Amino acid sequence: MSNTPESTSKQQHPDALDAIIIGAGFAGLYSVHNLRDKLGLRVKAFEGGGDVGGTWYWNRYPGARCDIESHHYSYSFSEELQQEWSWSERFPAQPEILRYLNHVADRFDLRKDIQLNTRIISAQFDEKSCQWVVETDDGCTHRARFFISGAGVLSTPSMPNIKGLDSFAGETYLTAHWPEEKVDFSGKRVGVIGTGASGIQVITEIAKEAGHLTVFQRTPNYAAPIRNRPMDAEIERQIKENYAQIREDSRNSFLGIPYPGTLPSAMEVSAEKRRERYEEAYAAGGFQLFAGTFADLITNQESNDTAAEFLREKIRERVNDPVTAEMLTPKTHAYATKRPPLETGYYETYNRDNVTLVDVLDTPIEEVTAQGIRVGDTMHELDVIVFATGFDAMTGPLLSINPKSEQVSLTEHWADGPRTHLGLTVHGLPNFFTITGPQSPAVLYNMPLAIEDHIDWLSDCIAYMGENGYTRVEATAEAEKNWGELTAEFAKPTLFDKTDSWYMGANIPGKPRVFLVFVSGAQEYRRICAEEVAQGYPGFKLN
Ligand code: NA7
Repeated sequence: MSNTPESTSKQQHPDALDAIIIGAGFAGLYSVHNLRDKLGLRVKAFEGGGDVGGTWYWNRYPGARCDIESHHYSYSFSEELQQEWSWSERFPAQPEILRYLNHVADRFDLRKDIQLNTRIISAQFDEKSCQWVVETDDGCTHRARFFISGAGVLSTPSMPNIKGLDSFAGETYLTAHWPEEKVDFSGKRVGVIGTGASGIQVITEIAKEAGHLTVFQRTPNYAAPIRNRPMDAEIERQIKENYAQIREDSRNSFLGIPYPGTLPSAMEVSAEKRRERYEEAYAAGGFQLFAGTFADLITNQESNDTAAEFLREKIRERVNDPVTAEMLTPKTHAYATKRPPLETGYYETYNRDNVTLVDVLDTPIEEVTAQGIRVGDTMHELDVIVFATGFDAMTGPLLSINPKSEQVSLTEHWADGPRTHLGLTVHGLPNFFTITGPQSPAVLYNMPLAIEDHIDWLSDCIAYMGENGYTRVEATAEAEKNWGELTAEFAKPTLFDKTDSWYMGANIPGKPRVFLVFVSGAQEYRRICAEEVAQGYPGFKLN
């Protein structure tokens, strides 16, 4: 998207709006519905993509699939929607999630309040009118009392700074901005950079089609089987009969997925019992190994080592060539301190004759040339390069807009890392809400439920303002300071800060290295948010 050219005269948009919303993914769509149809506000969402879907519009690379079960990774706000929609697989693939979000947009008549192909490029709070003044890249200016970000947490892709990138003569693709038309890999020499969740999914699929696939791996990951399968009719019936209870259980579980049987500590059971639990979880699939075995895997190094060693053994069992197996075995970071990816046949991909793994940790990529990628003295000749190199997570999408008021600009306010109250609001930026913002559970909480919780909370806050004659809400400096201390205190006993990951902002050069997530689980977070409301919003100045 281009910025507004200097020569374009700014048009004041005529619509009278109460709320401007960034994006039309899971967060933007439910915001339009809730604010418009429940609160009766005049709203407009601006979406940079050519259609609704957010993450699931952009990340349409081969193999893209959600690693949370489909009935969990869906909206809970409408019982009719839950009952009428049928998921075809246990874990939904990207095209099915995109169909679902399109269905939601149509079913709740949301499209008329969404402007596609339009990106918000700046936002300034005007104290006098108590309104946000928002510029879009079509040259228009819009005003509204409330400004709500559904910009997403993994929506600003990160491209590595590699010498000669522009000189490559072949095709290049980014998993996070994949084209709509099918990309033909047949017979081609393809290189993939990146072995995170996206890389692992795309590598497995491209290997089946490419003439030769070369994977450039910097850090090996602890991937475990997803165990996808078609949705069973009887299971679907049981889910639909028990949705209310399932949602209740989800919202009271750490990750927002109610896996039963989690034990307190891996060190409190015998080695045999531990092995049994890991084997069961590995066989069951999904996030069960991470979230359904032992509660102390992310706080106790010794416990974590047992899960890590279990997964290392599995990798060695599954990869035929011992040298390749060693390269694929993570040794430098604790399990789950980088987001653990899920896979279907990923490790077996390296048993294929047409796949080569190249380590670029000890010898990094030297340069890209017209012919391919040079690592040390070796030139890997390629027809296609796929970048699966991650995102400027959580803060990136908000900082690229840089909302401002007379007192605060977000880039300055967050120069040393995000500062928020509840991961939802920012001191100095009144009437601005960040759905699944940094310092909220966000990426460590089943995203559709995390999104609904935030939108329900901010809707209640706006309704409360209306009932009590307030027009302006702003987090206090003290509440913001306390929240920062609390999130840091919760993160302290965990192993996350020992690893350079996007959770820590460490994948982006120059980004402050701080833990970006509220880590005490959905249940505790929801309790704190409810308390804020019950006590009459003590962390906010309302006037
Ligand atoms: P991730 O998990 O951030 O993975 C990015 C990958 O790209 C990771 O393996 C990086 O290695 C690698 N990378 C990044 N820059 C380079 C360079 N310069 N050279 C080699 N390798 C590089 O992003 P994903 O899109 O896979 O997943 C993001 C989230 O989306 C995921 O966690 C789910 O929540 C959904 P590194 O590990 O930094 O050494």
